[in-house]
Amino acid sequence: MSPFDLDAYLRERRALVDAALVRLLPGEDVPPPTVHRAMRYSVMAGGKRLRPILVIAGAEAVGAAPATVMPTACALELIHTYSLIHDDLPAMDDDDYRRGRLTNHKVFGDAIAILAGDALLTLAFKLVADNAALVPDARVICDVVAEIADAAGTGGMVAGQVVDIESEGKAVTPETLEYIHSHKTAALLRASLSVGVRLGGGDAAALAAISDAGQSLGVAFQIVDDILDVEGSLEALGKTAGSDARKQKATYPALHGVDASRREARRLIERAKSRLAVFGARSAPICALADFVVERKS
Ligand code: GRG
Repeated sequence: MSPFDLDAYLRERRALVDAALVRLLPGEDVPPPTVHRAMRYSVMAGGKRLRPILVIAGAEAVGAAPATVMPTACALELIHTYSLIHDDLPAMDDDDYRRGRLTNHKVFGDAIAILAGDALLTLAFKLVADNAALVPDARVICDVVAEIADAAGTGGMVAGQVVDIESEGKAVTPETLEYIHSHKTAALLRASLSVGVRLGGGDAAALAAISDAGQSLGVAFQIVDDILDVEGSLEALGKTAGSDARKQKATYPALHGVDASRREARRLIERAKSRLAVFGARSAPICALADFVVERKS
């Protein structure tokens, strides 16, 4: 069997996602233009598009086509981008660079950056509703809405962000660090895979396997993100490196060291891949993405 060509897969899926995002975001001239410009500024700044690609890969794992899940794939990218815009604000991480350009509030001001984030989060749920035109089972769409809301809200990303902020400058236990990683980052990555499988028509066994794999992959992703913040650069990352240490953030390398962190990320990725066996050959893209998560340099 020829090895899976991840570069080609990512290139093709990214192009599909980018084209859909251009189409689905309000035009820059639509009133009020400022907020629509701010939304496009951060969404179209690039980024790996990992979450929408995971939605697509989840759907493909159960035999569905990318087009079937595209509105929801874009919704996950909008939620992710909103979280980055708000996380970069002076009241949170106060960062100047993101995705290789000035952060949203540096260009548009704090008020518009907050509103652009709010608007992206709101639009995301409209896109999931719009997915009903492609997957006409109302029960599935309701489950997808609920799962994304849980993963993005105080059952997931917001909860992780709260504990992360409250832990700054404090010695945290491994359990607290695990809580932060699994809520702040893993929840949305896990949900991305899971809603792809849901919309693609996966059964309960498929959902259990993808959720488990997504959780491991999500925590591994954040551990690698922590390592990159120690070892990366502004050029490679598109954001300022070393900021975790400066802000005395709770990170995996700070608690366990870089070598143990890398070993744990690899262990989690192997665990994720073993859970994907139920999807047979159709899991090849997710397995390759899992390897990419630990090998990535940005
Ligand atoms: C609820 C306001 C609010 C914030 C949520 C997600 C988050 C908390 C903050 C963003 C900062 C951060 C380091 C989050 C962890 C997740 C993460 C590593 C985000 C970066 O994701 P990538 O690498 O980014 O996929 P690109 O730009 O490639 O999409």
